[in-house]
Amino acid sequence: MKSPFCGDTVNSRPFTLLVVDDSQSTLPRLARALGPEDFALRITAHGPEVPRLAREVSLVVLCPGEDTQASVGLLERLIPEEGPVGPPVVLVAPPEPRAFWLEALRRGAEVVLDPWTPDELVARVHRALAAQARMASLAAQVSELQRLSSTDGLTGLHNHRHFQERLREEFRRAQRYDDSLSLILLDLDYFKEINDKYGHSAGDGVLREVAAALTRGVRETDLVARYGGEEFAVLLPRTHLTGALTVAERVRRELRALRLEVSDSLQVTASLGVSSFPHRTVLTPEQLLLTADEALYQAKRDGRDRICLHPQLPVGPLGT
Ligand code: GH3
Ligand code: MG
Repeated sequence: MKSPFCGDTVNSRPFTLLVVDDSQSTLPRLARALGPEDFALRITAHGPEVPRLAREVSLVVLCPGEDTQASVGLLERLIPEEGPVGPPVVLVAPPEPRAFWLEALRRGAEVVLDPWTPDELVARVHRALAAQARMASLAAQVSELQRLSSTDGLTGLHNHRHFQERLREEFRRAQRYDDSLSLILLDLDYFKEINDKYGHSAGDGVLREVAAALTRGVRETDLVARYGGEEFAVLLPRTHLTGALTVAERVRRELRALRLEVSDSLQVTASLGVSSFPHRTVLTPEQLLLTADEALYQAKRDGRDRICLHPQLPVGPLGT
């Protein structure tokens, strides 16, 4: 039977509870028990739309319908064993059949058995909401920790650890889909002199400005990371060597043209090493890194402010 209140929202109170109940006799009791607690109640009968409605509320109060099998199906959808976690469920059920409410308990629902009292129901609802709030707060903390553990504190770029993970992931993807992947390693030239002349915190500022310029200079799908002190890595998925060279040259020019806060007359330059997959000597992510590193050191040896690509083919000096 369809409830005459189906889909009704009583008002906009802080927690909205979806009450799923086919029986007109228990509904007024539930409403009387929960109403004074300042919950907004949405009331609906059993039906295929319940899981969708559940996604819009803080908690579901579920009273099993006459069709036990359908109720078990609904429970499975509301509290799946795997996948995204929905709102908590408080089951208000008769003691028989036991299998139903035992299954709900096993899946993590709060269970209130007939005959129930309003204070017990309210306590169960509060308990479920508190547990949900703790879970949400923990999930937020975990996600913030994940962000912090993959971010470089000074520049806000991805850090070395995150870069290493993504390098391996992107390499696997490129291998599997027969795609290209390029890497630019970039090291600032004579950076020690900037620290010595303007101080370490001015040096930090320059690193931040360089990081911002790098981020501006590449696509959103590329990954910019701080590889070490004044060394940066740019990973370019689905990019051939020629494309990577174009990016490297643009980045090199942009860094050169950067007007730094610390001094208008200060110019920062960088040496860049470029390597690409596929290549006969690049069969692993480590080899991509190693060959880009070799190219970078070749650029340093050749005089800095230039790009070298693997296998040691200097394309610079690339002038002004
Ligand atoms: P090269 O052209 O050969 O790369 O010379 P360089 O001076 O850039 O390289 P070197 O390896 O001699 O020095 C790197 C400098 O980078 C020294 C170090 O203090 C500085 N550096 C590394 N990390 C940071 C940082 O987080 N902040 C600041 N301000 N400086 C840093
Ligand atoms: Mg350097």
